[in-house]
Amino acid sequence: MKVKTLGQFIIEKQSDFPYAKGELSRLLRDIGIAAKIVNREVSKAGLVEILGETGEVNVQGEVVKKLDIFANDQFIAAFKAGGEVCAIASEENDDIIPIDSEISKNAKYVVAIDPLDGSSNIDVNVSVGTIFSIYRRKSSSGPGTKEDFFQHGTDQVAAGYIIYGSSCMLVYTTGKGVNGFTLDPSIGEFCLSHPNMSTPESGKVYSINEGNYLHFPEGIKHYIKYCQEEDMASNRPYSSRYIGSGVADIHRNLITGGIYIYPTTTKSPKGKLRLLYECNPLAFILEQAGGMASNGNKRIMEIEIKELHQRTPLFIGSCKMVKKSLEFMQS
Ligand code: P6P
Repeated sequence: MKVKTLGQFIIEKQSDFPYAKGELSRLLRDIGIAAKIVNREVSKAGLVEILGETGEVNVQGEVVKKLDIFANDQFIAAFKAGGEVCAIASEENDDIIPIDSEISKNAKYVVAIDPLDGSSNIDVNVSVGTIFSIYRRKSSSGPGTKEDFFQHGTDQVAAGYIIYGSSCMLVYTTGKGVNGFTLDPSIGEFCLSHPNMSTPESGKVYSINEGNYLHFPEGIKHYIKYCQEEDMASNRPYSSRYIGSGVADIHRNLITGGIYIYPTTTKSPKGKLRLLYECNPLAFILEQAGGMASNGNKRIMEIEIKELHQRTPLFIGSCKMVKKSLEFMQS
């Protein structure tokens, strides 16, 4: 099969945007470059003294792994060097990072990023991921502002994730479908491997941390029991698959069909996952792939965002499975 690289694909698709002058294309290419650098470090984390914890605690109150910082630094450096971004919001930073440089003075975009989601899995060699979300700036000029990030998920220009797993994949959408690229280390290029990804309308996998069962809302408890019942006609019981790395679980479910749920728990009364740089980008991708993403009673991408690190419950994946889980939530 003729190899099509990410760069070639981006240029080809640029015509999807008649007014585009290549800024978004350059930004997507910058993300691809940072992803290759992060992948190189993640894939040898076991060998190089970058394992273990810095001992510092991030704004989420979580112990920060050195690779978290490395990944954050790489993406921030790539966005600063590319000149297309006027501000960055990151899981690793309390406040936004405004960019006020000569090359970024005409920047049109802001990027929200979770540089290394699931980083607690690094030391045990489980897949981790980067999630990104791109908006057009609302402010007129100069460095971006916090308000540039307070937009609905439906206003995203592009969104995607990189999964550092048995292979390194970049999956993204610009609102015209979802495409997946696999890194070919022998040529150092992301190559189109999953064109026009679409998620099955139903599947046999449910992903949830059942250790929190006692504290789940009643509707979730009933849905879990529904998943476990014997019913050949509806392919039940489903299989429980929960890696502890959301990007890995959601990527697998995107391909095979399935549902991932992170509901409210006593420890996370508003849910654990973040709206801005985890749930909105993942919701954009799943919707573009024919799936669905809800907070339990409304579409993720229509939730009002009021603060950068706002949490939300997340029900995401095959539309028939999400709808069924919402029936249990609302009954
Ligand atoms: P728990 C990783 O920290 C993360 O944000 C998701 O990637 C993952 O699915 C979830 O949290 C795991 O959380 O509470 O089940 O360990």
